[in-house]
Amino acid sequence: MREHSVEVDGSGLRIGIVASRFNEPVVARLLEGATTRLVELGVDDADLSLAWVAGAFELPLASRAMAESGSVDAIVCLGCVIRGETAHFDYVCAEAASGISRVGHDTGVPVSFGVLTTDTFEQAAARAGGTKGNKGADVAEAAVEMARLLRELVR
Ligand code: INI
Repeated sequence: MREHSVEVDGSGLRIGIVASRFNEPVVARLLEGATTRLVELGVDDADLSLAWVAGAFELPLASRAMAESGSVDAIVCLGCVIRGETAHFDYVCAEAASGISRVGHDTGVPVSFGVLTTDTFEQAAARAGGTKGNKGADVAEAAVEMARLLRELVR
């Protein structure tokens, strides 16, 4: 059996990051985790590009534009949606998740999902460099692995 395993090596990869300003203190920590991990994995700082959008709802459209531009090998989407008293949370989460997934499927550019969806600010902070790690770092690594794997699979 031929197994397609790849090294999670970011050298030479161009990575786009789309980050949403809503709940900015949390997203800033996700961004820090993501960029630190990308550089640790060998991505050159000059090969990173960052675009900010208003909220998680806007992540799919901006990441699609980035993917279609042909300028990146993978995209990391970062955001934070915290449940309020209305159904708004559900709509924003659903659109962000399915929209981001669709961009990857439609364009062939891997797009990782780094949107925290939590009940409280504390739960989000714990996952943005707190007691539960940093989701930004995790999804950055997933983006590098997917970029490498797709290159390997289409060879
Ligand atoms: N956007 C978020 O990223 N997180 C949230 O918690 C949030 N809440 O709670 O409303 C949120 N709303 C804004 C939304 O993403 C859009 O920016 C807005 O609806 C404009 O299209």
